[in-house]
Amino acid sequence: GKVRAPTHIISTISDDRGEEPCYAGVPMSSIVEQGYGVGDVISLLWFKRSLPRYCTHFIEICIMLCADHGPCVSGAHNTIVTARAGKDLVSSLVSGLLTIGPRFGGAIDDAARYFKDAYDRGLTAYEFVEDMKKKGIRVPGIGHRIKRGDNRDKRVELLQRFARTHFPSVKYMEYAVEVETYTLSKSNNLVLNVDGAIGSLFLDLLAGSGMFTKQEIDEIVQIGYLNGLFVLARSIGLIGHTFDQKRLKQPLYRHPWEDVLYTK
Ligand code: Q5B
Repeated sequence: GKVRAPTHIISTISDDRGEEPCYAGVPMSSIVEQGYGVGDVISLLWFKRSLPRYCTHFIEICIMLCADHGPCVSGAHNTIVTARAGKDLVSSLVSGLLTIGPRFGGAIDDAARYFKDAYDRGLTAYEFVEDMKKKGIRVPGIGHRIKRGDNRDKRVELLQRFARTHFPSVKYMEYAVEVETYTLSKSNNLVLNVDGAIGSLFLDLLAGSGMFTKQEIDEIVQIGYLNGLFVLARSIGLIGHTFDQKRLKQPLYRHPWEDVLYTK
């Protein structure tokens, strides 16, 4: 009989061998003709399934809200400096992307992991936060450089409002809000930030949509899909900052001496 040579790659999300490319089995023509959006494409390529409209709409809102946050954040700053050094689009983009991590934009997966673990174990907000403090771990998804208890992040409010209206359950988000209430009682900068809002709300999407088994949810949280939302979204802004600098013909950036503390 026929013996199949062993393959070097296994792929399960897309296929370009036929007449038209397919994403998770859905042909490109259906994607276009049925009016799918970016949220649907992300559902197919990341989660390998079509998700209900409120879920894909939520994904699209996350992408739109995280696309940019001005020129002063770590990612945009790096991209601007790189573009001004005369580097190309990809170099400028990746230099910004490389700043995404546990402090900046890349706390979504850890927020989901820690909020899920604490909620599922029945910890009160007080027990969770104090436990994290004892371990010397900052609560991912909590804290912001410029947002405060009396100057909340509008993006968080918009995400919460959407979820309260459209999600069947927002238990993880409500838990994150309880955590925020406690951390705000300690310090005014310890607000629920955009990473924490997306992390907790994505847990609600996964658990409440009925589209994922418990095992699949655990795998998604363990692998860490959710920082991908910030990476994808912020790429839009970082590309914009690159074009902006090129359009403005900005010269090589050099940081002013006056803004450095030279000390021994
Ligand atoms: N403290 C975000 O810190 C930041 C604490 C905490 C317990 C916490 C910090 C943090 C967790 C990671 C996280 C996502 C580094 C942030 C984002 C996207 C963005 C960005 C933008 C965009 C800010 C002062 C005192 C210290 C700390 C304590 C701080 N955070 N305690 N749990 N989570 N958060 N990152 O202001 O006693 O004085 O030593 O790591 O969720 O990245 O717009 O900028 O769209 O681009 O530098 O929104 O919160 O405060 O480091 O001076 O700390 O608060 O232990 O206590 P800061 P620090 P003490 S959203």
